[in-house]
Amino acid sequence: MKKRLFALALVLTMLLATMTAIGSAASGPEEYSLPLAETETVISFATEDNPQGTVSYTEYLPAWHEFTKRTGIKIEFQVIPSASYNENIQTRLAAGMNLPDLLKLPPDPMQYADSGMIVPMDELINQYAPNIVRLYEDRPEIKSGTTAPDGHIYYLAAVLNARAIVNYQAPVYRQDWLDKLGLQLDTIEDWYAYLTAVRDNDMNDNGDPDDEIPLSASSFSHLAIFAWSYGLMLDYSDTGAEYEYWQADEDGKVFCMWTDPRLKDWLTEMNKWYAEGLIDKDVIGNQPSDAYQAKVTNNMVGAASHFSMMTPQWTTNMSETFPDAYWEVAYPPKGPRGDRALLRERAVSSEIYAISKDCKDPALVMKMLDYIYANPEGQLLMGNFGIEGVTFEYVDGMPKFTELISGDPRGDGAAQWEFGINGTWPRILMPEIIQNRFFKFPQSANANDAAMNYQVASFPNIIPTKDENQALKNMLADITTYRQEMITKFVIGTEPLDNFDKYVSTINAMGIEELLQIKQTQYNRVTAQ
Ligand SMILES: [Ca+2]
Ligand SMILES: [Ca+2]
Repeated sequence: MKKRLFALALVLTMLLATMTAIGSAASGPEEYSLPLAETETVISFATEDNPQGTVSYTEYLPAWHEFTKRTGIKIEFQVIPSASYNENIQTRLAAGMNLPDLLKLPPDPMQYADSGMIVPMDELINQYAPNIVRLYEDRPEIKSGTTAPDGHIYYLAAVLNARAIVNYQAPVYRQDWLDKLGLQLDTIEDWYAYLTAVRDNDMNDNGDPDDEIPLSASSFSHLAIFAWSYGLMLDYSDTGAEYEYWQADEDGKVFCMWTDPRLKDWLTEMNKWYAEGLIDKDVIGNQPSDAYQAKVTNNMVGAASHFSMMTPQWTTNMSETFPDAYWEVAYPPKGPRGDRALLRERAVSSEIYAISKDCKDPALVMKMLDYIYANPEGQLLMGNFGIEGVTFEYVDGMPKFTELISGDPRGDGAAQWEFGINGTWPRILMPEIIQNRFFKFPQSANANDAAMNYQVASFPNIIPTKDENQALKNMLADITTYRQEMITKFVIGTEPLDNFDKYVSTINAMGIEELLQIKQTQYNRVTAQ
């Protein structure tokens, strides 16, 4: 009996060993070692030139020198200034000849997959990119957001949303004015009370009680952050992009935010604020950013919808003339049904990179992409901190910029770009870099606290099929024009809110039901991955 049990155990052990062996054989790409190329190999790369205009990537900046030293790969940059890049690369892709090995793609990228100008990456990833495979396991939204309807992956997207932990569109306000009034900002009602008090009092102490602007923003769409208090995660950019329409409820049912009954509640509140003189009239029809920010720094504005990381800068800019002025990031206001949320930036950005059909060595390019995009060492070098001992040091186990970067009087962004860190190539921003840049300000710590507690995911990135793309584009163009007009009219009061139902049925008649079906299919497709 004992003997038989032992035999059984042995068989089981052997079976497990065999399974493990099969498992590791199928568990993905082999790890590579540096250098990636034994003799220096040139890879051509078309991308937008350095945002720091003083130095071009063609000058081969220090971080790229280090990259070449480590990998054996020399990049031949084919760069174009950002303003004319898309047009230039579209022409090259249309001609379809002598394409660079690697390129930054223009908008509407799937047409280049269809025409065969770019090659599928998924097989290459599975063979040569162990760190990208791990990345996709750890952050599945990056994989699903870049997987085409045919199941292939045609590009890598820059992942920049680490900044979302401290920098996002937020309600911001004058802490010193709030204190002076003895008020607090917790609910939408509190906001109404604060804005009203700013209107009615001479907050800036210039003898004129009427020159304060309670709430401002660079455009009306930015006031969408207050719709979040009504359970609708509207996109504050409102560019008319189709993803700005949809939200999924807890059961995964997709609905259109712009026809949801809760929209009327938000519009009613905004209409009240507008009618009572609480909202800057210039937000209707985008006001120039400098004019708007001049109002802020001239001590006129009580609150705004703005990127949270600007609050320390506004406070600093005002400090000489208005030493008491203090801009702070608010927690998102609680709405009438208890809704309280902030919208988190998408992981997958629109900055995307692909391997062309003319690529001479796709395996090598894939390894190189794995290194700069997802290998912790390459990520640190090319996307975030540069070279240890030169641009950063480890302090308590965390990378910290040296004076060379953090002491640059033009700001650390310019210094990074000049060194060749965090430029226009596939990269993933590390949260540490954001902490390094912004956590010296108390406002940023508060913004981070609110983000950690209240940020919710955006509607996911979904790559449409050709037919879906056509339907969505055609129908939404008309709907967007009508919707934007009507929303403005509801807020400024030229269209009574009694006509809200008529507005909804008009949009429904323009085909929103059909679009909803497409979105539900897409949503199911992406969430099933
Ligand atoms: Ca006033
Ligand atoms: Ca005044």
